[in-house]
Amino acid sequence: MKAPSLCLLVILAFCALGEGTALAQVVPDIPDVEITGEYGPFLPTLASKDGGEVDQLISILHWFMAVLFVGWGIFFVYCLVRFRQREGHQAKYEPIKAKVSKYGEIAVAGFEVALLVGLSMPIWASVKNDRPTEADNPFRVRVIAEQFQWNFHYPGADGVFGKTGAEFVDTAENPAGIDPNDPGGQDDVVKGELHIPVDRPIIADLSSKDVIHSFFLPVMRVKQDTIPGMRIPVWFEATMTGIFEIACAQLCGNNHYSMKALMYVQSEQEVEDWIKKASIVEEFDEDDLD
Ligand SMILES: [Cu+2]
Repeated sequence: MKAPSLCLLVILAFCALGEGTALAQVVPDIPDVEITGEYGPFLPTLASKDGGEVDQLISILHWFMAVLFVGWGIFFVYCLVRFRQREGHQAKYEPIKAKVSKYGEIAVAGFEVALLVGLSMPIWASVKNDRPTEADNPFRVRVIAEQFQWNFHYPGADGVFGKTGAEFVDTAENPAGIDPNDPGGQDDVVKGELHIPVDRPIIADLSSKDVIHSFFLPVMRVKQDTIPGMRIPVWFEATMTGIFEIACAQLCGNNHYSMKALMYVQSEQEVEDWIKKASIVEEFDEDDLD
């Protein structure tokens, strides 16, 4: 069998497998609300305190790439004209020893090293090492990824996360697997929406129930993989209120495209009220089932 037809066969087999399992998997129901901020061909609205540094880095890298692209493009066209086939000209096969290209390469390499060591590494270090301390009074939430939805676990009024275990997980009733006998978990809330306060550090502990996902908050310039068996913290601070999109940025299965959620950045009071309301509704639901 020829290579292209073999490839086609493999692709078709994967599509068939995907179709077969599509119905059994969860597709989140996202409310139809207006998303805050602007999304266009350039970077989306910036709504985080530390995101400006990331934007600056992205901007410098793109301008540098644009200069290289134009420079190499001009060089390419120059070569096409300069070395075209002409009467009375013979091709030579020895390499040309030109000083311009040599110094050009050295300059580009030097600039790249400066970008990496002088700019990227300090920004990465400041974003990744300066974890908010208890004195900063961070708002804590756990993010549990699964095919194909985001679950957000809030500790409730007592500020204590209930014990969790895989044996307690029930996708519909108890997606975070909270131990029903743990007093710390009685007022915990698990929802498919992220509600966070504005102007306060957020620490989100990420985990996954199945495969590798990626927690992506475009307006916060936060993107972190969620790895099964690990709890990975990310932190950020929102600077404006609004409703923003959360996406999964890691191809995690056939319904990956639908793995979205909404992030509500609100005042401290609004978040508190929402959590209180959500915990009352959950208690009511439990009574209703009895
Ligand atoms: Cu995913």
